[in-house]
Amino acid sequence: MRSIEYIELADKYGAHNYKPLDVILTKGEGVWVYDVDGKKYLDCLSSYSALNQGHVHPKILAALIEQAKKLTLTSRAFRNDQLPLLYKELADLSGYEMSILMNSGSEAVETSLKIARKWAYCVKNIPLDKAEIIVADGNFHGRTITIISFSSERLYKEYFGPLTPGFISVPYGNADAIRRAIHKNTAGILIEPIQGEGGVIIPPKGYLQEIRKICDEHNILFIADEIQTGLGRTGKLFACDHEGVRPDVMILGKALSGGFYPVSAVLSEKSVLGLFIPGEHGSTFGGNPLGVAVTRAALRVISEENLIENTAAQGMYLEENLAEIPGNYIKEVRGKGLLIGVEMKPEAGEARKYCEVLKDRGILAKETHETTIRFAPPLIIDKQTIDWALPIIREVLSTKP
Ligand code: IF1
Repeated sequence: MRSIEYIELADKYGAHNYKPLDVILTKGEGVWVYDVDGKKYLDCLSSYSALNQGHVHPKILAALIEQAKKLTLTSRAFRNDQLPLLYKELADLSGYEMSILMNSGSEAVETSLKIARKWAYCVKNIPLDKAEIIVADGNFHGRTITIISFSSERLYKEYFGPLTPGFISVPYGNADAIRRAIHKNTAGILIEPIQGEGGVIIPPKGYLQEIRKICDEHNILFIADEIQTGLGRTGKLFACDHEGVRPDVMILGKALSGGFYPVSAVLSEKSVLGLFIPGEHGSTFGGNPLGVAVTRAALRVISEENLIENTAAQGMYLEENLAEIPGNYIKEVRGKGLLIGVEMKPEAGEARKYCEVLKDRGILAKETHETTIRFAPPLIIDKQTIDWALPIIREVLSTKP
């Protein structure tokens, strides 16, 4: 089939909840992807940081195949020989006593909200159904009705009411705004250490430390959504590590399973996650042996291939070079590790148009909020590949499409 035929089928039979670039991918390998016409592209999105380990990593693939031949799903009515090992490996990796395995990132965020509310009622003695959670303007935590209830993006919530109460949104990056929003029924603060979809918004230095202090002072749970920023993406294991801050609840997803299988997790101490009683929460696939085996391999790859160190080095190199692009269309380059956003000036026109030209030149990137182009390649990228991409990016971002 030709590209246009794939597009026509999708347009005719699929819901139009996305406006993808018209590139039909059929193969992925490392940092490269290939379309149905055999054209090769550098993936600078990594499926929104779900592919930190690169496309079709052989070690994760091998783990998937080996487990798939043995046992894929048991339900949680029974135990399996993979999950206990992952629990221990996550505890050793993160230092948190406990974890609960879910599937999508949204599910993990919902799980963290549920346990934060239960902690509020059972530990902090907040009156039942009165718990409130502070979130940040410009947040992105997923697409369920509760999560979009506290989104500041009209597009995500306008036609999906009635919305879930119990959330208050404050300006991102402003610790005083958090202090002003706290009251006796505040249970927790849910925050992205860096706002990905918000446009790679990096908060002022010390913001996370301030949140830690506020939570300690007011006995509030610090809930960090590291679904996009975690597992090496910013050049540390967790983005919170840049400020030496340890949230009470850590939410992971995406690269947790190396892009092979939806797996997410909530990590915390026993004083929080230990509050779940049998039957209170769960899911059909959460903690299944196939997803767990894939996750164990995906985590091994991050440490065995020193992806965190590589991210710090390559991220600095890429960001420095992007920041030096001449011409008057770039407003700002923001980044941490290999999570980089290039914000275009209003007069440059829509960021989408630059993404379309980049695609024609063999680089796949995605705009966010009309003005910012995100560059987030897999963490396995090397300097040679960055040197191949830079002249193309430099030329495209200096020329109005
Ligand atoms: C889409 C955005 C990114 C996330 C953070 C939770 C979730 C996500 C920080 C939910 C998911 C994905 C969702 C996907 C596109 C992408 C995205 F553009 F939507 F906003 F990355 F920025 N917390 N982000 O980034 O995890 O349930 O999707 O597994 O919905 O279009 P999920």
